[in-house]
Amino acid sequence: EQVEETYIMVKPDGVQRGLVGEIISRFEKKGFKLKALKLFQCPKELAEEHYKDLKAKSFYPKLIDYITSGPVVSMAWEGVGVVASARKLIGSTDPLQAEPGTIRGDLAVQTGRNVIHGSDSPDNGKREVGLWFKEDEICQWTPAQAPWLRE
Ligand code: DAT
Ligand code: MG
Repeated sequence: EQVEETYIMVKPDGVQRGLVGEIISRFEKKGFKLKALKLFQCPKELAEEHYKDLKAKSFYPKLIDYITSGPVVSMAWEGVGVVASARKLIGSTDPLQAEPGTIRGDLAVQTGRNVIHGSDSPDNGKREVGLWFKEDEICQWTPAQAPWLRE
C-alpha cells in the first residue's frame, strides 16, 4: 500500500460561510493525517498555475476570480489511498449531483460555489502540495492514534 498526499482547499465561499471547521472535521474523523494547514489569500499567479489545465475553458476567468476573491484554507493530508478517498468525501463537481453525505452534497448547491478542492491523482497531490506549501510549512509527525487506525 502506497502512502499518498493530497491537496485539500476550502474555497473562499466555504471560508465566508463558516464551513471551515465542519470540513476539516470530516477528514480528521476519517483518520487521515494532517501535514500542513494555513489560511491564505491566493495570488492570481498561483490560482492560474493551480488551474492551468482548465485555461481553455469558458469558465476559467470566473474560476480564477472566485478562488482569489477571499482567503482559502489550504491543507495537505496524508494516508494510504487518501487521494481517491478524499474525492469520495468531497463528492461530484456539481453539488446538485453530489451524493448526500458528501461535503458538496451536504453543503453546496452550484458548481461555481462548490466549497472545496481535492487533488485528482497522487501525482497531482504531490504537485499541488508542493505548489501551495513551502517545505518548512509541512510537518512530519506520528499521530498518537496511528496504531488504532491501521493494524
Ligand atoms: P473538481 O473540482 O471536482 O476536481 P474540475 O477539476 O473539473 O472539478 O474543475 C475545477 C473547478 O472548476 C470546479 O471545482 C469548479 C470549476 N468548474 C468545473 N466545471 C465547471 C463548469 N462547467 N462551470 C463552472 N465552473 C466549473
Ligand atoms: Mg479537479
